[in-house]
Amino acid sequence: MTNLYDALVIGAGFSGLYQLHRLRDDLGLKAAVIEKGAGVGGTWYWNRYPGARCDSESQGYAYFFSRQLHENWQWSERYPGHAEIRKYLNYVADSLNLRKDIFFNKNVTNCSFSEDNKLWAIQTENGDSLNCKWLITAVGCLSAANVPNISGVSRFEGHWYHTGNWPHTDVDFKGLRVGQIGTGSTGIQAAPEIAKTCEHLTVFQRTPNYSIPARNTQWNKSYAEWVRDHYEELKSLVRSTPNGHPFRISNNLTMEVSDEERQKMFEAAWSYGGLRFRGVFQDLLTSQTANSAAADFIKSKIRQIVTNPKTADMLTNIDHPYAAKRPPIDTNYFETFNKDHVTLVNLKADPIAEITQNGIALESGSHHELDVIVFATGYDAMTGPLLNLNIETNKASLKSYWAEGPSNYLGLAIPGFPNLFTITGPGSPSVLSNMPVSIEQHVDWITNCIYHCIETGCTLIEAQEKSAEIWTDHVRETADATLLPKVQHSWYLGANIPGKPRVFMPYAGGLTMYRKICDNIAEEGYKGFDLNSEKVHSTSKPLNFKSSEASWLGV
Ligand code: N01
Repeated sequence: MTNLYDALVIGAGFSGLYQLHRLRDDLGLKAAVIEKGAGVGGTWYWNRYPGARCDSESQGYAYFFSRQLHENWQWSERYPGHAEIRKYLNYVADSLNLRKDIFFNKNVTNCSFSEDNKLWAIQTENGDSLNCKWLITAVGCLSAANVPNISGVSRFEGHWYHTGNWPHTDVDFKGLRVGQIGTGSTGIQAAPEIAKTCEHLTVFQRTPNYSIPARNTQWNKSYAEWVRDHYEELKSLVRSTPNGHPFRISNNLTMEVSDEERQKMFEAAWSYGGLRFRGVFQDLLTSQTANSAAADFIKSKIRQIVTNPKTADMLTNIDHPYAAKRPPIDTNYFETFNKDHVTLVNLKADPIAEITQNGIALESGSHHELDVIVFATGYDAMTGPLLNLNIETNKASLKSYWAEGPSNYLGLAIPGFPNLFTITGPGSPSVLSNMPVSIEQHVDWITNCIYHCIETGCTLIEAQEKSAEIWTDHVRETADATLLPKVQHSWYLGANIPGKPRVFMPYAGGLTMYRKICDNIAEEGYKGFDLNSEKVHSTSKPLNFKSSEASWLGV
């Protein structure tokens, strides 16, 4: 490895691939990607569990920066499966000749900025050391798997897997008794698939969840052609919706239509399926009354599907507003509990005591014998992947700077850490939006910012402390205007990781508002940043955001 670069990017998923292309091919920089896995894909390189599929619809789950890439690719289903997403990202990497500038199998263990030479030094687990002027993290929001610290796991004599770190060979459940812990978006996708082949499936549920049928289908030829031929239309649609998805949010308010009309609209959205259900009314996440109407509708649907009343009770005893935790979509999740070989265990009533040699013991003393345990237990989201990089300068470490929770400017830059950009960092719309659309916006903004620095002779750019304070307050206020922070046990707040500070992390003001704010800041000479430039010296005051300017919630 040659070790001095203009720019290094960590991670070869959607973000890292596009960032490499922009820096190398548009700015002409000497740039490279460092990737932990053996191939491209990022989060999708690791997520290969049964049923792993994106909840965003395929026609919007792609890059839109290149008409050619768009026209030469065709998805096969309404929602892309994990293998097809990897195929897509390999297609992009090959089309843009990116692979030659990606270092695979290199796990970054430390990133330190030296005040002396104004360079970042990147260390990898296998002893490589690289230096760069600009460092961009493209490590994803949901890439640090959370295996809960349940006593006894090391004693378990069967196999256990975390969904986010799934083996690259098929896992055969035939004839096996499988226990699945977790009923978030992942668990809801995995359970029906595991149940297809295993001898017995026990789902250990701590918090029941809402879910809307995905209604996945194969694309037919005419739809595929329509998508191919409507590049501009799709591009402008995903870039103008507050959540980056390829559909508009209704202007209707839930309680302003008659009861009959409301029921009809929920029914239609349920039949259509997918994340669009959230867009059937504008106020589902800002009005408790509106939300309760949606929640009651979904619970009634679950009761219609699940035949055993006790199981239906367990599945509908939901303690949070609809979509205040990330709302899953499913293929036959609730139907799975009608199968004789599937059991639901309510951990709220009877928590896990320990994992034994051959199963899971509950506090009541009951014991479930298992051959396999699947942890669908989520991630140390948003901050975890960044903190794992051990980012530091001569003066501070990111771990200490974020000890009370993440604070940054626009989710993109952190005071005290110059020339560092975080794609889809905490404080950005990211996980509340359709990721590739958010990622393109971030990568374009970062690329323009680096270009601006090069053009103006700026050698160091750093977010001001005051800007980060204002942005972090704005992120909190925007979330507080919604029902999202009402769920105390959500990963949006970091509540799933013991000891993690409880701070609502994603930006809930919507992607369109966020894009406008970022554009304004750039147009005003990167307001809120300190630029150490030979030609320009800018320490202008940051914008003063008001929550009311960004009150729409896009998820
Ligand atoms: O993780 P989660 P996930 N004992 O944290 C339970 C994205 N995603 O992997 O709710 C028992 O949501 C936990 O219980 P509780 C999407 O953004 C995207 O499912 O904390 N149970 C919960 O049920 C999603 O939100 C797609 O009480 C324990 C589950 O494990 C994010 O990934 C597809 C436990 C964890 O749910 C994460 O989803 C799939 C314990 N000790 C996922 N610890 C796409 O479409 C945790 N749990 C792109």
